[in-house]
Amino acid sequence: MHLRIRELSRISAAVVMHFALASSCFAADVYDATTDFSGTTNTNSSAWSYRYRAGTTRDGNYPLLPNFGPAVGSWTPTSPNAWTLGGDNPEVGVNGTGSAATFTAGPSFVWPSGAMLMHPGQNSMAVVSWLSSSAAIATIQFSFLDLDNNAVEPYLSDGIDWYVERNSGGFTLASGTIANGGGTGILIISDVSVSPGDRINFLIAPKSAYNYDSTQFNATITATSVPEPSTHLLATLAALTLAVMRRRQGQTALP
Ligand SMILES: [Ca+2]
Ligand SMILES: [Ca+2]
Repeated sequence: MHLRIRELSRISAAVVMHFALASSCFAADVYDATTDFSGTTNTNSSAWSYRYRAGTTRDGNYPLLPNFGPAVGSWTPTSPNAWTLGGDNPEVGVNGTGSAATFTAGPSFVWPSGAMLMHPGQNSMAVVSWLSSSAAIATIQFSFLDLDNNAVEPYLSDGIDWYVERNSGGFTLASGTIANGGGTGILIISDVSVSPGDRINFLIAPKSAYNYDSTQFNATITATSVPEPSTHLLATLAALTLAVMRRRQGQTALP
């Protein structure tokens, strides 16, 4: 009886260790496009990057926006900064000035303090891209909101098209259209499997014209890591080996 109790306790310890190893592989990380925004770093290895695409082909080839400086147009009291294409649209930025900014280069609208804004080009898309660093199951919460409901002719005010995809349009997770002044509300996509190097891309396209297309965007991605099959197998084998070794040691040590 004494032997069995010691055996059981040792095997139990090994099982607990196994589950501890396994659970350590399931940590969740939360990424927020707005609060994580960077005005200094925009690279292919950045967790978030700010990109564009000439035309509306969603093939996953979205170059980085190369310039960070004053947002397109004039603003009061202070111009927020944004990533742009040579100082022009498309652009992506967060108003970090500490106060709401009012557009003054045409019919006015407000860019709220702390908000992320995307604007497409006349014939190009603005892209915010998240890069997965591990194998994970992702929950994606996001929203698009047209901040500029002006409709002053002769310019079209036809709203935008939006897309959420994994890597390219070949794996579209969600898409829709927003009429001028409209918004999606908060939407959630659950159980999205991602591998290291996969991207979740958020895109807006201008429809027929890019006038009055300033769009507030926010996204939160909760990525719960999952062990690679080989990692999980190694952890299981290590736990079982440990259990067998301790069982043998226990039998040898006891009468
Ligand atoms: Ca438009
Ligand atoms: Ca609009």
